[in-house]
Amino acid sequence: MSREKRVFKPSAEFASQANLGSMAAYKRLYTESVNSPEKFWEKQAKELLVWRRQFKKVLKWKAPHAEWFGGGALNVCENCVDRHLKTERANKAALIFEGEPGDVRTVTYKQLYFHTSRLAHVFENMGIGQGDRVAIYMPMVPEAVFAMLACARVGAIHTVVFGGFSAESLKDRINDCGAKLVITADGSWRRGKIVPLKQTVDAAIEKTPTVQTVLVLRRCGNDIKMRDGRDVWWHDAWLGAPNHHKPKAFPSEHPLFILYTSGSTGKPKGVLHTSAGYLLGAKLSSQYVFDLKEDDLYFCSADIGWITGHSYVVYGLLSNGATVFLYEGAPNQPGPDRFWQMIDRHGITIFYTAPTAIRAFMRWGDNYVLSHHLKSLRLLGSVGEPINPEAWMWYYRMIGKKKCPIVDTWWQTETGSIMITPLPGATPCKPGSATLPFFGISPKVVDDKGKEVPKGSGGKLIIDKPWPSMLRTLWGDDERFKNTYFSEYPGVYFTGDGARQDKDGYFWIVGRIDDVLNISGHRLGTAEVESALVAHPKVAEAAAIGRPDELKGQSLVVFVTLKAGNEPNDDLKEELRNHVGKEIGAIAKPDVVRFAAALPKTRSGKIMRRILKEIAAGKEVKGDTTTLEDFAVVAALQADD
Ligand code: 6R9
Repeated sequence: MSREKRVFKPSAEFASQANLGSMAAYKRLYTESVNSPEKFWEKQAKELLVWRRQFKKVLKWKAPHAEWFGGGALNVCENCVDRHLKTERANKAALIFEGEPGDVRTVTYKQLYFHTSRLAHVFENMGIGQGDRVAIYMPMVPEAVFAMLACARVGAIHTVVFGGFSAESLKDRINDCGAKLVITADGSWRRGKIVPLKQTVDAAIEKTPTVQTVLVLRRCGNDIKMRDGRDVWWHDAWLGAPNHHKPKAFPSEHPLFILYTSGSTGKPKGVLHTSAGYLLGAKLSSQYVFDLKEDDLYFCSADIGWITGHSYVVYGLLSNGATVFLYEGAPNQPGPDRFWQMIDRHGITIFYTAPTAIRAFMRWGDNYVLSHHLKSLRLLGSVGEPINPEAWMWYYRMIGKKKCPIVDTWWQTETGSIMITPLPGATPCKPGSATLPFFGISPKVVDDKGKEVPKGSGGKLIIDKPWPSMLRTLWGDDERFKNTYFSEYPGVYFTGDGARQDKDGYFWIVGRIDDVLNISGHRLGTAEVESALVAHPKVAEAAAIGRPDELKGQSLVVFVTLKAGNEPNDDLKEELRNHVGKEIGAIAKPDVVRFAAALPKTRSGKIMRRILKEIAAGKEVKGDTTTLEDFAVVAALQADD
């Protein structure tokens, strides 16, 4: 990547219609935004959000705790739904949905209002209100969006759990936040089969004392058990509810949602986002980064179980009154051209996906793309991991037909909204670089002491000014919040990523420098996988590492030592893979399981993952091995390769 020299300027045609059409305009606004951030954010907040009570103070910053727009009050759902009803958007499509079996549904903004209003009444009748936690374990169907928005409407805090997570993972998340209500569906369509969501919920909530009610959407019609007094059908609850619901106003800093993400220790972290600042970040970035226009049809392939689904399927887009395309199923069902079919069928104009998906499309072959026009597309986006220049070029040529700008957007669950990104009508793109910071965002590449490194040198990526959509804390664990993000450099946000800036100031993200893996764009903590493995009765010790993988970015390799008396064989490898899948979810199933007699450790007993990485990649073990307790362990592992 460091040798990448190509530069792609926005076409004059694109720039002339863009929401921001020149580098000069970008530079002027950016400089203003970081020189006087409070003035900048005050103006944006007043212009972009509907307030019920005007805020008094833009920012109170007592690192690491931020209070944005103090004294203000608003309703996030009103900002995404009700505000559009007084405009020409009332009968505009908010959502266009295509289910995996091919069922298509459109939901207008007015209908979105009825749905969220009725659901808000349903919640209130169940005793769910301000500050209560609601777990959402749903397929990618319009009702998942209704559920999130209805939570915001009544002031409940949602935690969306990706439908691919196991009962065990769901249980942990429900218990960590103490959810009272779980919203799910009988099932979800995936590769022509039904994923039995309700069955997983049943298993999860055997040990969740806080859950009082389970609201169940009928999606697939598969047989499920409904428990009297606890489980309620969505369509039954919905019937009696009134169409109109007056949304209450909540303080700017009222919690909006918790989203669990992997960290470098065992337990997932409950990242907490609040109302006004989060919404402002999501809304402003959507408008500029996706160059939103009234007649766009926007498709982001991320599931709502991830932050990308929160900010760039739901909140950022609906607050802008955009039309969002939702797809339920797999990208290769019934064939590898499903996305291209849908783009042509519906006239999708903006497409946002992940590098791992792009690499899969490349591998499936150009013919699946070339049999479709893709004429409606005007802008492409990438998120989740660094995009390799080959994939960037393929995306540009094959999908964008050399006329669509590509926005490679760097951000995190914790940042809430896009931090480093091209602006499509302004920024010349270099394949593999997320380019330059978004308005109001101040990223720097620093050395271990926190000093900015010279351009061209590698270092750690930090953000040295607070921004409205930043996480506020980790649910129930403010100490961990401080330690994880604000202790490496006191008072300054540490991203966990390594990066480099080139002579033009462009950022090149290298990837995680902590024990977090990025597998197909999904974050996974090595410690999470290891604790799942050692929970298996035959396992003594385990180490999980990432190995570079052409398709997935990284693949998961685990080294396992067994308790005495257990035989290392292929059946046990399969058993351990399935065990991790069951404990965490299918995305965490190791690609490779390797048995070892012992793991390489330092004298203080820390597993030396660096060495395991080299062994897994088939490389010679280099670097300092003097801290190793016993080199024979390494020799044995290499001989075993
Ligand atoms: C939005 C999202 C965050 C981590 C982040 C980084 C990697 C995301 C990237 C990227 C290079 C990009 N990452 N986007 N690396 N270029 N455009 O993905 O959030 O799931 O929390 O992951 O993903 O390593 O630190 P999240």
